[in-house]
Amino acid sequence: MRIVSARVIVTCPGRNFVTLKIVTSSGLTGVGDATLNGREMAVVAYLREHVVPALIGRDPARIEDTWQFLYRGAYWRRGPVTMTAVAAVDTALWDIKGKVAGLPVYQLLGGRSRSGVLVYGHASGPDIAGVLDSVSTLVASGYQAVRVQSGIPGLSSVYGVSSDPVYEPASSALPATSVWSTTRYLGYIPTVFEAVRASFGPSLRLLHDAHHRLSPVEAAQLGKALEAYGLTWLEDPVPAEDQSAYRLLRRHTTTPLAVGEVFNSVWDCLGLISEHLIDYIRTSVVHAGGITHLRRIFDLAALYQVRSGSHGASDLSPVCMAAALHVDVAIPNFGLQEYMPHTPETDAVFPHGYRFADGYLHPSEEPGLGVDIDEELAARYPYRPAALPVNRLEDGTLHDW
Ligand code: KDG
Ligand code: MG
Repeated sequence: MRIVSARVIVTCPGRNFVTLKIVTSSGLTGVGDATLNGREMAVVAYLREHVVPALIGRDPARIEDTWQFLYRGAYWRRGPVTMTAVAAVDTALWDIKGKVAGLPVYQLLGGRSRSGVLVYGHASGPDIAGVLDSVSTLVASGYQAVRVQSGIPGLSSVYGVSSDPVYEPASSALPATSVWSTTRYLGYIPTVFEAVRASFGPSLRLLHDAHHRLSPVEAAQLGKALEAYGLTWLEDPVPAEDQSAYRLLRRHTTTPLAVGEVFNSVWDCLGLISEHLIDYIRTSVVHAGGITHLRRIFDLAALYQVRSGSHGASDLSPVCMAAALHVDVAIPNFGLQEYMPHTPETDAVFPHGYRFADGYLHPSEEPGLGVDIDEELAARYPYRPAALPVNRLEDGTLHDW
């Protein structure tokens, strides 16, 4: 069997998604997510210009060799654009391998280690009352783990906070601006968690995403202040590339730490994992080189008792979610999977067999990944440029968001 063609499909059923579809000489096809939020067309060009021509004629069964060919062979390694493109090819090849074997992909990864994949949903509101309502809605739908984000008095908008459950921050063609104050944030967030714990009791798992906005000592203060509320994790407390900050953080707080949604390779994760500086590694199939490389990162993490906590925001397509679930259900050191349901329009473009029940997601039992793209429907939603927002301090200084 040979690869005879590969199509890069861009569609915008409410938000932009990029999908690679690989077609083989036997007629079997495989799909991979190639979406890089706000930078979609850079990956499209990388795939169309540099990757697809080199795939034609290759044996689709040689997943590892193809990965090495695209990663090492390019000389210019790592980075979000490259690794998203490599991920799309790798994911599509695992899909094809599953179809050839007549098995769901998790069986090729060693089979089930658990009966389902525990997920966390997103609760947010403009203030404590709104947050409590949002947590109640998730708990009533069966969620056992909830990420809690809140608006901050005095700030008109905060990234990650919306009353609409289908939250889409990349909405305008050019970046919108939010205004940020760490002082206001640090003063309010502990009171939000105090209220959530008081209302929902000790067994609901709670998480919080600081979205890279804090300095090391501010993050240490927040970690300490949240210890009383028993978080499952505090995510991205400082900019992810400032890795030595985690040594300082660890000295001051026992709140578990989760990092990795902007990491692209095992090299980004190596120090944090091997020095026991984090508790959960949040790399994803689509941004960390596909199933092959994500598995490598999680195997490294397992040696140091670090568990997975994969990124699963709605800007990762159902193709990525389908692939993530096969990995999650198979690895020994699974922690938690992020889950933001997609819109009905997106679900229709990407028919899939995974399902949510009682706080868990379950991978499809179909051969391969159990997800596809309806190309005719996808063509009805043309690409619309959409940028992520920027964050500025009250005096106008550009800040991390
Ligand atoms: O595209 C960026 C989003 O996926 C990211 O900001 C969402 O932080 C996020 C999360 O944890 O889901
Ligand atoms: Mg995050």
